[in-house]
Order: sequence, then structure tokens, then C-alpha cells
Amino acid sequence: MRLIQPTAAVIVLLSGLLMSSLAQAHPKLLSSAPAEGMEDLTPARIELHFSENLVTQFSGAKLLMTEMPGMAHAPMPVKAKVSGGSDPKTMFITPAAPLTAGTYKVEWRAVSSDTHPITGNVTFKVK
Ligand SMILES: [Cu+2]
Repeated sequence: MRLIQPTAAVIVLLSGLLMSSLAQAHPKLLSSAPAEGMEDLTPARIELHFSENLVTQFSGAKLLMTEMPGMAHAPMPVKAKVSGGSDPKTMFITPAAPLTAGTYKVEWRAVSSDTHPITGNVTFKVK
């Protein structure tokens, strides 16, 4: 009994440390260009900057148009290529054609070393 108690305490402590290091490994969106809620001239590409290195084969994004000037409509997918940057914390979404005026939403999925997918979105306007 004397030996078991400290061992159990050590195991609890170690699993606590492991959980917190896993939680820190979840990618967070630090910034984007265009930024959330911003209005921009047609961006050549959308950049997402995360807190962790991304596993590119499991990470991705969809680009949707949600509104034309003065008219909301069902989200329409916009053809775009998703790629990683030379910085593995970066994701680029490059539209196949210049974006026309309207509201757009990027729905992203980011996976880093712990393999748990984290999702989020960024909305911006093109004038
Ligand atoms: Cu995780």
C-alpha cells in the first residue's frame, strides 16, 4: 500500500501533463487575410495562419459564397485550390477565378500532430 499510493499519484500527474500537452497541440486560427469580418478588394488568395504545424493530407478548406450585393442566398461553393505554404502553419485557398463582389465564407479543417480535426470559419466581403 505504501508503494502504490505514490505511484498512483505519479500516474495522475503524468496523465494530466499528457492531456495538457495534447490540448496545446490543437491548431488555433491565429489570423487570416482577409481577416474575419473585413471588406477587401478581390484577394488573389486567402491565407490562414495557425498556431500549430498542419498535417496537410487531413487539413483543408471549402470556400463558399453566401451573399451577393444586396441578396443573401444559399451558400454556393466556389472553385478554389487549397495548399500549404512553406510555413507548415499556413494554409492558402486560391480561387480558380477572381472573386466577384459579395460575402464569402471559408470553412476550414485543421489537423496537427495529435490528429484531432479542429474546424472553424472566416467570413469576409469582397467589394
Ligand atoms: Cu486533440
